[in-house]
Amino acid sequence: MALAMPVVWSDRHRQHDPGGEVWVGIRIPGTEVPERADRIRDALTAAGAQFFGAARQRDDALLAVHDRALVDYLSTAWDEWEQAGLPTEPGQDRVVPYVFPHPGLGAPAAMPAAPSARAGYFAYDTMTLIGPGTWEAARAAIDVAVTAAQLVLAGAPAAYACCRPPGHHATRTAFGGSCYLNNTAAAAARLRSMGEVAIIDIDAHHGNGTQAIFYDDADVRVGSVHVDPGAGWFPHFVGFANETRHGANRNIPLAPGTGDDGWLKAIEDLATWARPARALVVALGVDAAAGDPESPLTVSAAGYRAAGRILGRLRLPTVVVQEGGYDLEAIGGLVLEFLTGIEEGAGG
Ligand code: SP5
Ligand code: ZN
Repeated sequence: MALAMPVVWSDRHRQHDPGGEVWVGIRIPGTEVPERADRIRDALTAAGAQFFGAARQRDDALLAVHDRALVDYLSTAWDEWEQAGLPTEPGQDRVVPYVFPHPGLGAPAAMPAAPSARAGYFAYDTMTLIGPGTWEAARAAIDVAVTAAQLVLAGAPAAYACCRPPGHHATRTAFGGSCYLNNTAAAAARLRSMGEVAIIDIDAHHGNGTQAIFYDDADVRVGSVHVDPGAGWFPHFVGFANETRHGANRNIPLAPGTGDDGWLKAIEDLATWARPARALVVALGVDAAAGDPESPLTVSAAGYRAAGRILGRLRLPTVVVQEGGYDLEAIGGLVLEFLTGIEEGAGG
């Protein structure tokens, strides 16, 4: 049977080609590439899914979850980098930060004047590069996620936002982890008129940006299952089980190597915990799959199907927002398994 839920899409994702990432000071090929979204689109097209173009959203869709200073910076970062001549001298063709307002500086950080330093005011890592089309693509990804939320507000039982770049590592004030604007958070903010919203993040990495955005917000509960940052994995500094904010935040870190059994048990726990909510946003990373180059979890395609069934059984109005997943041969099939599972769980 064809996938029933609407799939929201924008071609503008292609304008973002990060051109690699700077890791331990070295520019290496990145895995968050334009082909990712196209691979997912192809798998869903083959499954008979219906695609809808994203509707342009007003700036309030972003400003619900991000400070204006971050939005203003991202929208002009490439232009100011280029105007400063940095692509020719020293020859850096992407915005790459080099110095950061570390708390150890011991005084409140001022906004730096130099474009090279301004990058580090807003970025928290060196891996999340900005090029000429990054802003347009990140802005379009918000349009995709919020359009999916609008479809659910209008009565669709579920909708899938096929967006990139991903978003769950972007906080209210800072970007990183291949993420610029938090698409999942923007979708959740749009659903608030339905009542309490639950976000369940099943990307292999902790959704630190989403957690931070809603940390003081009693109406949005945020749960995440991910590889244990304490075992050496991104985002390293946060994502631990003791970050609970009196029960409205729930982190379930898993040991590297964890497969279907441990991962699905965690998702069952998150689903039970989410039940009082009136709407659900799933941050769908398919990088927990065995074989993904960015994570040591070993979930199977059947595991993604089962995860969809567990969350579909909640029968909450549901927006699924694409996050990570980097094994180009596998990601389309994994997304299809999960979305099919959602429909099976909701229908059965
Ligand atoms: C959205 C999402 O899944 N973001 C994941 C970002 C994790 N990136 C961490 C990269 C850590 C360094 N990788 C270097 C690989 C060298 N083989
Ligand atoms: Zn991830």
